[in-house]
Amino acid sequence: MRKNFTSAILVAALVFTASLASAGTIVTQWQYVNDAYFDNWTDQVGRDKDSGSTIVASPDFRTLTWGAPGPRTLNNQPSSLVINAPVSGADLLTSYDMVVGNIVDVVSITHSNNFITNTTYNLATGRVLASVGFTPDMPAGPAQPIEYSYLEFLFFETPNSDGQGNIIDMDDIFILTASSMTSGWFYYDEYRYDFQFTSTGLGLIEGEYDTYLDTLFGSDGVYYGWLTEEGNATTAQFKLSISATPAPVPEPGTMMLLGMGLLALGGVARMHKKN
Ligand SMILES: [Ca+2]
Ligand SMILES: [Ca+2]
Ligand SMILES: [Ca+2]
Repeated sequence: MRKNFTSAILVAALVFTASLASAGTIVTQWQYVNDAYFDNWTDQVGRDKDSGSTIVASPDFRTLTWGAPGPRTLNNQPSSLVINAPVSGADLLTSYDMVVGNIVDVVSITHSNNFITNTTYNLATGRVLASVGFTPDMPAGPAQPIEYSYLEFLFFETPNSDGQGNIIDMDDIFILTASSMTSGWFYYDEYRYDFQFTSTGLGLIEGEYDTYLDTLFGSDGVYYGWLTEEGNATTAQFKLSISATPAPVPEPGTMMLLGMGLLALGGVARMHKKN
């Protein structure tokens, strides 16, 4: 008769991990500030603001003025481009889940398009530096970092006669060449917020104006921009909206050592009996 004893000691460390995924509080309403000014511009011979451009800027760089009044000029005024800024408010509502937010009017740009002569150099290009800042309003919170972007354009003071004394009054043309101010996003309290700028007045340039530009550039292009009527003020209105999606910023996994157990399973004895 023989006895075999087997004993075992098991040590178990019980480690619990928990991700502290507390759902953030959604911001349903925002304060916002949208600002913009002319960062630079050139006249028809390429002179910019630092090299003697004939374009006149206001001290706040939100108005550019150019052109010599001619016989048909209304009120003897030159042409101008005015940025209506800054625009702020506290009424921007977030879209999320099935909740539909709103769209608020922000910065606008007005072209007072006059019949001017070509005896001076006119505006040829412009660059706008725009910014937008958000501050949580409901519930209140700290201001978020301001986002900056550029908008660049070409401008064409188009002919207003056919060269034989007949009035044709072509609209003048702005073409956007670069714009990063259409959208952006940021994280706040475990939500991702996407904001978007749209506008009225800007769109694809088609028909005779597309043909005019193709002829000017000597190639068939597609242009996105703005047409403005002679003898009138035309405003492009920018609009802002914001939406939210739950998007927790990844946090370091939180390890919680809840307990370490020493389980001694001792004295497990088995007795074998051999025949
Ligand atoms: Ca004009
Ligand atoms: Ca014109
Ligand atoms: Ca074309």
